[in-house]
Amino acid sequence: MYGGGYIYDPENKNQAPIAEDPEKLAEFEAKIDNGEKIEPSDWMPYEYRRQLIRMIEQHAHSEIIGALPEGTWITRAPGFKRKMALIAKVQDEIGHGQLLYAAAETLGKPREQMLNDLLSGKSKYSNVFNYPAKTWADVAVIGFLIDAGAIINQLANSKGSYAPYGRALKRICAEESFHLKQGYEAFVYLATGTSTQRAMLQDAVNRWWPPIMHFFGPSDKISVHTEKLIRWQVKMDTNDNMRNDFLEQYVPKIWELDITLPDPNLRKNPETGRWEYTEPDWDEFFRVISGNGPCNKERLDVRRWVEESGRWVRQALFKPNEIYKVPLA
Ligand code: BYC
Repeated sequence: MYGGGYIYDPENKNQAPIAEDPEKLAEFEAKIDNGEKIEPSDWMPYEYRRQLIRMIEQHAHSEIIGALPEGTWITRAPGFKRKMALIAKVQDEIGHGQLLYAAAETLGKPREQMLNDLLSGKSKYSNVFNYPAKTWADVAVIGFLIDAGAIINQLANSKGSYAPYGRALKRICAEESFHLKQGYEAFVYLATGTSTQRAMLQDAVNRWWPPIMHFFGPSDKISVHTEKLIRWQVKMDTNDNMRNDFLEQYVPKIWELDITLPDPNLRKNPETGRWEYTEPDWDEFFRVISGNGPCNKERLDVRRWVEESGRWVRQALFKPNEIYKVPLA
């Protein structure tokens, strides 16, 4: 039983919206309009809880799955210093996952269920981690540009209405800013290196650009959740505005290194002050986030192996009836 006296049923995604008590709803919305924060024990509408679980859970999954493409480069990182930095970064990402799962748990969904939903494909994770990291330059691009995109989103949303998510995001952003610095340093190193290093970086940028444009979510015209989430201050800006902020801050940094971007229409409109670009391929985006990207299967197979091979640890820590069952492939 949770705030408002409703039985929370996270399994039932299609449950008809509950008719909320209009007085309580108005009080809740006034609180949000006043900039007050919502704590787990406060009353909240069912839909607010459901949306937060969806978003925080997806974010947590993105962190632990996001550790995989870079993780494969730990053994091959060029030099001891880069290897140490990458180990620390990958470890941080897993830590971010822990913080976020804990924040989602405050809303009533058990972590075991979240992990089972990830493995069964029921719950999504960020599109970008369904692409392979083919060369060392991919690690530089992820560390620089994907972490930069993540910071834009997370800094904004850390001021959002749900206090446990905001607190987790503040801690995550502090660490992400180190990741961004190491990614940028690796990026600049390759961009100012030999012609082979520059070509490797250019190839990585060309391959990652479309997924990075997708990263901020579908265009505002087709985004389903934005309006409601902005009203409740869960999302603090729209997908297109976040994408625009990213372009504003990072395209000049890429261009000043004489690295090109694979979009002939990319430019800042001097009259509107906004960036223009070729509309990303949203069919490709929806294909990838629905489990049909180049690495979806590989990513979930690794997670499944991790869950299976760590079962003995959980058995040692918990009572037998507390062990959760991970669905096998
Ligand atoms: N990937 O109505 P919309 C990291 C889905 S990890 C996959 O606009 P919303 C890092 C969306 O869920 C940081 N799916 O959605 C880690 C919805 O589907 P459902 C990752 C996406 O929620 C390791 C549908 O599309 N950051 O930085 O209003 C190493 C319609 O979209 C994506 C976060 O998770 C996507 N990119 O807005 C390095 C931030 N975009 O659920 C780095 C938290 C959309 O209805 N999340 N979808 O089936 C958010 O801020 C928001 O969820 C989004 C999307 C802005 C991403």
